[in-house]
Amino acid sequence: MLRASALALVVLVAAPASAQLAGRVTLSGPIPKLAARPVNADAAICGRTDRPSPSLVLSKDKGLANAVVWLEGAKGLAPPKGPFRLDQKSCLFSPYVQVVSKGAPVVFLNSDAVLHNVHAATAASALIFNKAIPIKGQTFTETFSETGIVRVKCDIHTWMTAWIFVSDTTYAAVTDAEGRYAFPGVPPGTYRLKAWHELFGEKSQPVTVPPSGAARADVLLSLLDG
Ligand SMILES: [Cu+2]
Repeated sequence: MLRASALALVVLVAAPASAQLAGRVTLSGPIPKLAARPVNADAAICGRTDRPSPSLVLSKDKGLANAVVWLEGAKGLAPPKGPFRLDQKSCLFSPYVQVVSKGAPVVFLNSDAVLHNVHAATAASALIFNKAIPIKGQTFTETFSETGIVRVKCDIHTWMTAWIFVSDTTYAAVTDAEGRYAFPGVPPGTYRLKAWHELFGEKSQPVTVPPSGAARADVLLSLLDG
């Protein structure tokens, strides 16, 4: 018995202290009204119906989907190695917002029988790359060497947009349909929790993570933040 207890103690000591940090991003204040995006090219493949704006996805209680949440400067678990993937399918980018790791391969794919391109730029509109991808099933691979927001669009089909957040930490995520995020395995400490959304800009708040258990941090975004 004594031996088993000693072994359990060793295992407990060996595991690094960490806790889960989780919460929700919600919209406060007025809900912006966004116009649909006209489909004005390649109607035979892309259809003739206007596409609803992808920029605002809210749950019934104003949970904000497609926000990026990250813990600035957090060490601990290594970021995922990828490969990550951005598809162009049915004349839309999928996924609309994603987190990729700095320096990791990102595979761009055309699943449509129509010419698309991928035009990637920084939030300040500096060109990162612009590549045509004309053939159905064609791919190319890129890596991103700077952290931060990347704006992606197809110049041929102006309604097609997407966002990539390049992260150097594993503690970065896109909020789900209810606005939720969760980071397991965060080392204890005080950090800045940052949240970004294409309509509401970036917000930062301090958060303290205990050595074990769970911490919660909710974020309110509004038009005033953008
Ligand atoms: Cu396109």
